[in-house]
Amino acid sequence: MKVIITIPAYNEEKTIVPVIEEIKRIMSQTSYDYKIHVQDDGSKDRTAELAKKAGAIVSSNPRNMGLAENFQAEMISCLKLKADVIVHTDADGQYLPYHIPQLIKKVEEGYDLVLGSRFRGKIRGMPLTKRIGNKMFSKVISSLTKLKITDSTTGFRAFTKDVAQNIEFINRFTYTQEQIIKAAKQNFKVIEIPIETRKTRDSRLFKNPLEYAVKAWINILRIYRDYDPLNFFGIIGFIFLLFGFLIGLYFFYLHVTVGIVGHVGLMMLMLLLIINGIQIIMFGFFADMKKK
Ligand SMILES: Nc1nc2c(ncn2[C@@H]2O[C@H](COP(=O)(O)OP(=O)(O)O)[C@@H](O)[C@H]2O)c(=O)[nH]1
Ligand SMILES: [Mg+2]
Repeated sequence: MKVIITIPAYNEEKTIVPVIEEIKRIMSQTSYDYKIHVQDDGSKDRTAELAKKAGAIVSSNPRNMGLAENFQAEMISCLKLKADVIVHTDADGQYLPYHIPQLIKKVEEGYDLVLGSRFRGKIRGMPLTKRIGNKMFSKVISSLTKLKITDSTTGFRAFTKDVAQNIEFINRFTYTQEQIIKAAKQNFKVIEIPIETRKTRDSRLFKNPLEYAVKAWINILRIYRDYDPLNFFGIIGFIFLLFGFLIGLYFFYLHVTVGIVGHVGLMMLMLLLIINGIQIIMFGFFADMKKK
């Protein structure tokens, strides 16, 4: 069984070497056949050179592609290296490598995707906004997958080559939630284990909380649309119908009291809301038919 430990890195010359050394120290105490791989995402500093010197296999993207696309490049690289098990961790040293053998062990026990959850273990230094956003994500994802997920955005995970091979990504912003949802939907066995983390430099991925929140919510809505279209369109259509119905009630009230005179605009609005509402619900049914 071949283990590839892969690390995405963008301008990480300060931390990449200690991270690699620390992983080597832990892994050398095990009997796993492993290699460390760094996917350099167009770094402009010495990340690639230093990682190579520290003993990692380095693949470099021609330009900075961002986390999600970089992750796909990582999967291709790992599969080329004939990985049976892939362990993914970050270049900033946030995740403690002593958990790596624990993650791998779960894969050996038959799980396909093992997540290191920062919320089940000790968490240090995650800002409140991010923590709240993360909790909300986890709720949505738990309800979509029917699994108990506490940390859906963790970058610390181990999975089989089948998971790497069979999951395609549409999100260009992050891979983290999509991998969990698609794995669960494809009947891969997913589990979380608690992990301890270390406080590191500030996140570079999510510098701007507002941008993060907006992108995260668009992400959630797209996930809902794709995996639960009947609910997604159903709720929107229902809101249209509800307003149409309320206006209808008002007309009924007029009819039994003073009688309906004029109100052409309002009447049209009512019809529009009701017809559109029904149409949107129909979209839900069509989308449900084509559901992935
Ligand atoms: N591929 C890629 N990876 C990045 C980029 N920015 C950060 N990373 C990597 O993603 C991982 C997590 O980054 P970090 O800034 O610690 O974000 P955090 O997960 O929010 O703490 C690290 O390994 C970074 O090197 C980027 O633009 N592209
Ligand atoms: Mg970090």
